[in-house]
Amino acid sequence: MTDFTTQRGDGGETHQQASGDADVLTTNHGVPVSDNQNSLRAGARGPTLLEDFVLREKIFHFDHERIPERIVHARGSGAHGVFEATADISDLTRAAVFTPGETTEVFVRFSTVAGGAGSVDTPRDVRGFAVKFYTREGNWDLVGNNIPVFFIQDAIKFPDLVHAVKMEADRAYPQAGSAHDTFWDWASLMPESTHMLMWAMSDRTLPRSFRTMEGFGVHTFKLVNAAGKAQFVKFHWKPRLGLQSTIWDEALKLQAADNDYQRRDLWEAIDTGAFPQWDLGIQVFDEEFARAQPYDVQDATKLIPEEDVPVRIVGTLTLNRNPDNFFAETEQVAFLPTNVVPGIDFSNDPLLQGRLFSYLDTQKSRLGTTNFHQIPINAPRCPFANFQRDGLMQTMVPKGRANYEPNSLTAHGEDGGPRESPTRGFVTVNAASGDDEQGDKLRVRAELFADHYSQARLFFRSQTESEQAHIASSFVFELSKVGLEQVPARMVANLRNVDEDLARRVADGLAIDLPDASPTARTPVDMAPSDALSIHKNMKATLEGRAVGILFADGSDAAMLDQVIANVTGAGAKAVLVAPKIGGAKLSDGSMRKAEGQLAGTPSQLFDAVALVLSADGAALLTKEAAAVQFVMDAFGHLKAIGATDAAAPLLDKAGVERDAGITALDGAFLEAAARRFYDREPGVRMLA
Ligand code: HDD
Repeated sequence: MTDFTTQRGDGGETHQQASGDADVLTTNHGVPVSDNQNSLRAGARGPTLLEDFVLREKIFHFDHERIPERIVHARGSGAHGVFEATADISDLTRAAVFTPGETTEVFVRFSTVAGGAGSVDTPRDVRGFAVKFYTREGNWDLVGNNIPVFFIQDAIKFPDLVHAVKMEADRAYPQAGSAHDTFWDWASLMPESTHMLMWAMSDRTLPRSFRTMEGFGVHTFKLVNAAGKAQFVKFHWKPRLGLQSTIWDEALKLQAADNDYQRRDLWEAIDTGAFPQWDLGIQVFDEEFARAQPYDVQDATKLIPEEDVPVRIVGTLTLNRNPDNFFAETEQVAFLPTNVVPGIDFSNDPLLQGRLFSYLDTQKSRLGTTNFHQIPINAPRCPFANFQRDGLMQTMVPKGRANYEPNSLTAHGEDGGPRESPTRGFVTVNAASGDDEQGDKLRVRAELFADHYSQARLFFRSQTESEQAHIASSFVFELSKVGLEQVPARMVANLRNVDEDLARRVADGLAIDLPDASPTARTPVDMAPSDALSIHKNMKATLEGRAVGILFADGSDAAMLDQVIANVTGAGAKAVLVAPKIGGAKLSDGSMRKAEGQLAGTPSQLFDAVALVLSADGAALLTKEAAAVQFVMDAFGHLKAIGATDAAAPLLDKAGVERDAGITALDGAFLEAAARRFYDREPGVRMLA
């Protein structure tokens, strides 16, 4: 039976009811339906009758099923979970959510940014990482991304950024990708976007899974303690599985193999009890620190190196329940950066300030009513009450006469309703605790905002050689898709201010002359490289949370197949059996073993490592099957471990596999190799910039 009732937060239940008797199909108004197959007709071959209210209501409702998709972050996947506070930071914040041991219900939505709701999961794109904490003092929404900086410094540029990156205005393509004229035209004219572009062109925008990416609150916020003292803070989510990304060729092929790769990964992980987890970390600093830095902490295009302010872990997020209904929850969830709770406050970051204005508007446009907070996924779990009344789709039924304040009805024995509370209520922190809030009215930015390159350089120089090659190659790929002649050179001119080597490699890759460096508003400074910015330096050699594709065919050794499955699952990975036919193959002992994926539709990009459990006959047969050769070739090209029986050698050879540390027998060495990627193989298999 569908349960339409929901907690209202005030201890009561909503009056939304499952319509009629749950065993019998009814109309929305509760009238039992006798026939859901045939509309009402005047004669078996006659016209349909206008009075058929069952048909009319059903089609009417269907016609209105869609709501506007989000202008950005339209494609997303959500999950329920819990946040547990693990550290006592009462000296920093009075927020109830940080009471040690306190558990708070959360809903998280991950998303891509540029594509529409029906686009693919694996374009090169930033990922949204939005968390709604239903705290006992109201909802706190930490609406962040998987990258700690942003493209722009001021919200006034957001519509331009989004218009430029989304499908082009006249032709409506490309969907979900930045490799096109308008994006790079805009970006090359916006030097402040350079730092974010470095991240966007790195493997950060190709996460292997939502479970293996970091999240960031991006802006500087404030923590405020019970005495009203404020400190600055940056929020970080650190995945327990470590960082892991795909590489570009793999991401491209994933789009073909499984549009829903990341959505499926999240769903299946939760469904099978492998609950994704992140630690919440904070970087806390004061005004004195802020003033001593070569960047402005209110500038969202800048980060604070973890080496300068270590990330302190204060809690754990566990996603442990899939949504019951995608639309009701994941689509209707409304995140608002304005949702803060006592103990957490904003900084004057001009990007954040603009966001504070924007999100409320968009929810009204998307969800159609100012009462969107009453939708179950958005409603606080704590009691809430005020004198805001009525409006479209009002579902609450406030009782009593008092719908205004102040009132003295209480004094007359009536319920006068809720009252403000100077002690429990949210108090905006006194500006004197930090930001400079006096001055003339000017359309200006603070001085250090003019440094657009120092941190782009910091990012590039903090990467491994292989990561740098990926960044250079991504710039080449993206700019090679740009038809506007003036744009690539303009972009490379900006890159010369980041790193000469990078600029030269991109110019070489595009076969264009190296342009002069673009003028800088402020001379970049060299900052000490930060290991925290590299994915490769923050990977975990583990099979946990990973998937191993096991290719078998007629004649495969039954005992070995079982052994490989046991080893792989024992190490925490998912084992997926792939065979030429979905019905399976006949093993060495004469038994039939079913496959979970048919070879032609289950390419190796779906896995983190592959095992070839093949007999000599099986291998000989598969050397003549393009899908099998491609399976192996791509696993090799995507720098994955390949474990193989000796008999599988002809297939490895046909696929051009050169033996290296990632090519192993199906023993313990395979388990070790499968927990890693072999980036040092790459120069031998691919020309990188
Ligand atoms: Fe935004 C959605 C993250 C800048 C205006 N944003 C949205 C979502 C995320 C972010 C994760 C999806 C939330 C969900 O899953 O429903 N946005 C960011 C980050 C930013 C940022 C990390 C910079 C640090 N955004 C930003 C600016 C503006 C917006 C500067 C406007 C001035 N963002 C929106 C929006 C969206 C949105 C149009 C679309 C749907 C929604 O809000 O609910 O209002």
